[in-house]
Amino acid sequence: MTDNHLMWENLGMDVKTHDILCEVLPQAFGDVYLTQENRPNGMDYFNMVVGDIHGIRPAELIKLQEEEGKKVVGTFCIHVPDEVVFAAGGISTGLCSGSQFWVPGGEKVLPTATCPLIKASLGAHFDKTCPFFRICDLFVGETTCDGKKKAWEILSEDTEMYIMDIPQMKRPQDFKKWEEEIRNYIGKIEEITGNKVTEESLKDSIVMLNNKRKALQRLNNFRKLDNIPISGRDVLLIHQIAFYDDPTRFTEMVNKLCDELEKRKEEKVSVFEKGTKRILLTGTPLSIPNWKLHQIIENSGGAVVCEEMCTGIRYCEALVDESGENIDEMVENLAERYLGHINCACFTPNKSRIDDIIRLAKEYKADGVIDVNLKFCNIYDTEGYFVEKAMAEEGIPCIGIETDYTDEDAEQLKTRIGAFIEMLN
Ligand code: BJ8
Repeated sequence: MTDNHLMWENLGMDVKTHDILCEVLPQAFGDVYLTQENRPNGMDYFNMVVGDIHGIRPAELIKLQEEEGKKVVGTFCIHVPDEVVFAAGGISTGLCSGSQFWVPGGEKVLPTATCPLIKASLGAHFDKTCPFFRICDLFVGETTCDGKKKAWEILSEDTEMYIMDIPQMKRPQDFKKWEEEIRNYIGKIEEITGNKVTEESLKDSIVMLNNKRKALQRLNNFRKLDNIPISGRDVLLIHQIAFYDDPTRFTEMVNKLCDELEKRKEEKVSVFEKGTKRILLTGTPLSIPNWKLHQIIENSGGAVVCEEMCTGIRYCEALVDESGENIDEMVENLAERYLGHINCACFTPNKSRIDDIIRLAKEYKADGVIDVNLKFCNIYDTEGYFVEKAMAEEGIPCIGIETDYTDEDAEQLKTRIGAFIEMLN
């Protein structure tokens, strides 16, 4: 790993505290990932990216800012259309929110009864222990859940924030409103970058990001096989990296890995033993470096075959219609994809999510479903009622679990998940 200390100092980070994170992450990654047998060689690239996640990509972003005058826009939700930023010559990136390391910092400014994802985001920002938060020229929030809405007000005390007001229903007038929000967002991004979003640049970015989604979906399709050539935790890692990496390079590396998996498919190679139980996860996102559940499931005789989550299928399954000829049509197509095809629990009603879970459980031949809720996420917790009811009606075994970023519940989860998988036998 290169020494990034000078870069972190120049970013005004609390380097001493950040060093503690740098010490524990490689150990955690090694325990979860490097202990696996028969991993595809194509995982080497993703190992490298995560091994220096606060070094390689931040250095690239700073270089692009300094040498090409590019602007970096940080986002927190998959409802925010990345296409707009790339079409204006900027770079869109996800922001760190998956580690307990940042939670106490978040609790300094937020109520304890706030979900860990929000607390970690604000902790990473205010404690100055994440380079991505230091690099961004603009943060873009959204009005999805109450916790986030209030958190943006606190975050905006010392940084510029732009908020997209997402409708909470999916009626025709809601699509019109979301189109208007996307148009306003284009205006804001043009102002920040100093570049116009043109028909050509928007079309190009739609195609570029669709290619990224297609590569991820190609990867997910291997998990439908009886012989699964890649572990669930490896696919989760790739989904997590998707939020940070350069999209074109990322697509290339995912497709390269898929070429290797194609050979494994022909040779009927599986990384799991015969009879391993196939698990579909649904619920709140698992941001990097939250690998806890995958590790527990896959060390307890299960294989995670699909994530009906924003760090999973919800991120990549639906494409933007590429047939738009002018900005208006393209905005309409973006609105259709980013409102119509993301079934977050912030919507009412949200039956499409339940239909998705049933469909995906069948497509990925899941033996059981685990409904995951991050502590204090009220909307997903409440929607768990419909998830469990629908699974019972479909005859698909299902358990609901609530967790956070600490390891305090690890033993209890191992017992519960172990018993669930045992029951599937
Ligand atoms: S589209 S899931 S990324 S909002 S877990 S912060 S909902 S209290 S992250 Fe999300 Fe967009 Fe929806 Fe996906 Fe609130 Fe719940 Fe926390 Fe959440």
